[in-house]
Amino acid sequence: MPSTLTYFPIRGRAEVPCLILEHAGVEYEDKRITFEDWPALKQTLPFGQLPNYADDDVSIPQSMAIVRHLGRKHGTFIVYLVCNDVLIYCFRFIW
Ligand SMILES: N[C@@H](CCC(=O)N[C@@H](CS)C(=O)NCC(=O)O)C(=O)O
Repeated sequence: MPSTLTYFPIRGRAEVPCLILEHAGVEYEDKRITFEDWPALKQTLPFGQLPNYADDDVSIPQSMAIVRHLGRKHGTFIVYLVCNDVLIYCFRFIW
């Protein structure tokens, strides 16, 4: 199955994971949950929050954990070490 990145229909904590997936050019589902559907989904998530990333092997909450996983999975070693950490600290600065 293609990987799935689940988030709300807004820009926010799924942006960096989205950018990494787009840059990697991999097929994935950009799943946007309506606010009407949110209460039911919330009950199924380990921390009751989004984003969540899932593929055949993992289901990961926490945006920065997702970023690190995607860097390891799709990036080169240098891309993982440098670009991912740059993205993480940009993200923390913004938020
Ligand atoms: N530390 C978490 C924070 C996740 C978070 O705050 N998610 C918000 C949206 S940005 C959320 O799911 N809010 C709905 C809720 O808590 O019910 C991360 O980085 O993923």
